[in-house]
Amino acid sequence: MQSLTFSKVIIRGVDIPLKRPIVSHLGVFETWPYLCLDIFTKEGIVGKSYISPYLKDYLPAIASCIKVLCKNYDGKKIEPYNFFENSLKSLSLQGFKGLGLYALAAIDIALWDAFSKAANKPFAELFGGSINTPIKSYNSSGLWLIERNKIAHEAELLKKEGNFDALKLRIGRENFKHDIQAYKEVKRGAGSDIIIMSDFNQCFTTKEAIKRCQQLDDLGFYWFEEPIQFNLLEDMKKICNLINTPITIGENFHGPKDAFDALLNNACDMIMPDLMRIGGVSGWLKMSSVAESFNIEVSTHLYPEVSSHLICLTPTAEWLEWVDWANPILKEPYNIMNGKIIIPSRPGFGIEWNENVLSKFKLNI
Ligand code: SMN
Ligand code: MG
Repeated sequence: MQSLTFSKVIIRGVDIPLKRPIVSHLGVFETWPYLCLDIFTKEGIVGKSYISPYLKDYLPAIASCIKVLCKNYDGKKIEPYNFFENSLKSLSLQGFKGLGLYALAAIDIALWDAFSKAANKPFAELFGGSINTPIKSYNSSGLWLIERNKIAHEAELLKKEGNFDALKLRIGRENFKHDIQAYKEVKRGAGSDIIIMSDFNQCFTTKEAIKRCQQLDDLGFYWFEEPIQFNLLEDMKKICNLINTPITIGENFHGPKDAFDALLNNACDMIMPDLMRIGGVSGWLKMSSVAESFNIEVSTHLYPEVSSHLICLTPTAEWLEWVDWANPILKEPYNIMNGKIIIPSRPGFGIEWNENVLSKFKLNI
């Protein structure tokens, strides 16, 4: 396999309109921001990655962190494992979480992309996995806190986008009856067999969450996601013990140690780490061993392209969260067939930019 030498990183910011605006307990978003990385090597191979750190005003700060971390790589042979370990150590003075970790994740994904391109293999195959692993995927691209009379139609459309078996509904509405009505509307639109995940986005106090989860417990939701602030591990454990529906958390784990702490404290029944916040590919692989040792199911959060490769290498993998939000920035977006994501047979993560879209929605960072 050809060895690669780090040459430079180009970072671009974009803000892409969402087909269905996000209306959630986390806020309302009409657009979704991305940092797109190209890591150039002296040998000509370019590693690519994107992260979407929610708040576009922070993109310049994260881009600065990326530039600082990349200073250490100048002219060095690319060794993704070593780069990750060394960069993580270098972050200790300013913290292992937050913006520095997001920056490291973006670099790490692009380095593994370049590394697998040098081997001319899709990333999952580089690690001895198969891109043909069947990966059940749920459509999470909609069903925000929208008006009740729009839910059934949107559920029908979301199901049809990839013949999905499962959809995620955002709940924690005004009162429990509204949540029940919303659930029934999803069934009416997408059919009675549809599996429905649910997400509270941390909207409740512990007392409120226990009450609401008890009121909804027998309805048939596949999971309750983040009923309370995710890091209140003792309270989360209390909720798990009182409620039959599985409780899941994970999108707010900052690094594999947060996953370990949650599992050690029995704070959830399953987890769904986020590729960026867990620390990119390297952070994910560490987390997946932790999850295996606790025999706990792992689903993904956003980033369906890279996450699908990682699911192939995660022993206790469960669901992939499908969102199509990054499709406009990609030349050849991934597809869903019969509720399963199709991993393209392309080297690395198979990501090429749609340059017209990157120019049109460019942010000055
Ligand atoms: C979510 C993701 C991205 C933005 C808002 C809400 C949500 C999820 O928590 O799990 O999909
Ligand atoms: Mg969530």
